[in-house]
Amino acid sequence: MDIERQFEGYRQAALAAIAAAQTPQELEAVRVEFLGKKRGRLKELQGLIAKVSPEQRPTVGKLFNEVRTQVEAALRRRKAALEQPRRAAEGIDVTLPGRVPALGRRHPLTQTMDEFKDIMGRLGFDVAYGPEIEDEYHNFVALNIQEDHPARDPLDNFYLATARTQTAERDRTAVLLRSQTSTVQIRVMERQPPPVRIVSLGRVYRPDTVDRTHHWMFHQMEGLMVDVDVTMAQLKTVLRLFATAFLGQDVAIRFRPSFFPFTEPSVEVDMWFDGDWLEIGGAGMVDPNVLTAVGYDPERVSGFAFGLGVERFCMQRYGIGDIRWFTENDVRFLRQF
Ligand code: FA5
Repeated sequence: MDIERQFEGYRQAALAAIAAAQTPQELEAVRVEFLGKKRGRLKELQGLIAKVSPEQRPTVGKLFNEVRTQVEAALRRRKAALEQPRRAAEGIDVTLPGRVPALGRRHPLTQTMDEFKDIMGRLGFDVAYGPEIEDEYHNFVALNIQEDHPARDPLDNFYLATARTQTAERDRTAVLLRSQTSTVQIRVMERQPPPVRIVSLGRVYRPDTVDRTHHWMFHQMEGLMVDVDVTMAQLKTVLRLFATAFLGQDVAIRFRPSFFPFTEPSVEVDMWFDGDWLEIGGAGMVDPNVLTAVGYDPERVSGFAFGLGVERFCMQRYGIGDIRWFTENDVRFLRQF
């Protein structure tokens, strides 16, 4: 039947045009052409139905409806398909290379302190923590630093202007940014009976003049070992093993007589590294007065303690020329570690 061929021709042409439309605008043009109510090609086909014989009319009418439904459905599907990806891709060009996230890294001093903890952990030392805001008792009194000792001078410490420091109670209750990690020695010994074997790492604060090797905020690693018969020879061995493990070569340790109120005898610790003696910290045997202050029996136990400057080690290892670079937050510097 001629009319059936015309329907089929229309159907194929419409489906092909729908599939070929690449934008909603093109698809709309196809819709107008094939399904438009006024002058569309469907309208023409509908006109043909009137011309067939009344017997054929129901069959032709049914065929017409099938073709129309099929073309309309194809149009809807194509419309959805053309709109869908456009919505998802709005503002996103999926062909662009991905943005590499700017990955941070741990600060060189944090890396150094983590490594210190690892090394000392292998030597049997646990890690202890203490507050950066300290009271005078833990920063001075329990460490045998007397009232008139110059180390307590307000000009040499960062005392905090709390309400309590204005009162007569000041001496007992004044607080300051700790000037040394030795405060943690006291806090640990107050908490637990001997034996003790700890390190404590963290920030300390002193109003020192800033230069290439000094800062008003720096880091120390405190070490404390208290047990029966702890000796100075053990102290030297621990320090040598530690320095060798960190710097990766056999370093020598030298003790020079010194004075700290909380150790007796006291020493400055030097390390032979790269053809030079470098001062790395202070150390000594824990003063019996300190052991007594925390309730230990100095007749029964003895101990050694040391406090090392973390920056000095880190600078030595990486050849860092100025301590200020650690706190300038210049990523060109930080990225190198
Ligand atoms: C002390 O702080 C003692 N608490 C060490 C100690 C602990 C002695 C236990 C005995 C027993 P000293 O003030 O010397 O000691 O400081 C120790 C180290 O900290 C120094 O050798 C140095 O490496 C570092 N240091 C001191 N002041 C600064 C500063 N302003 N900037 C950077 N590092 C510093």
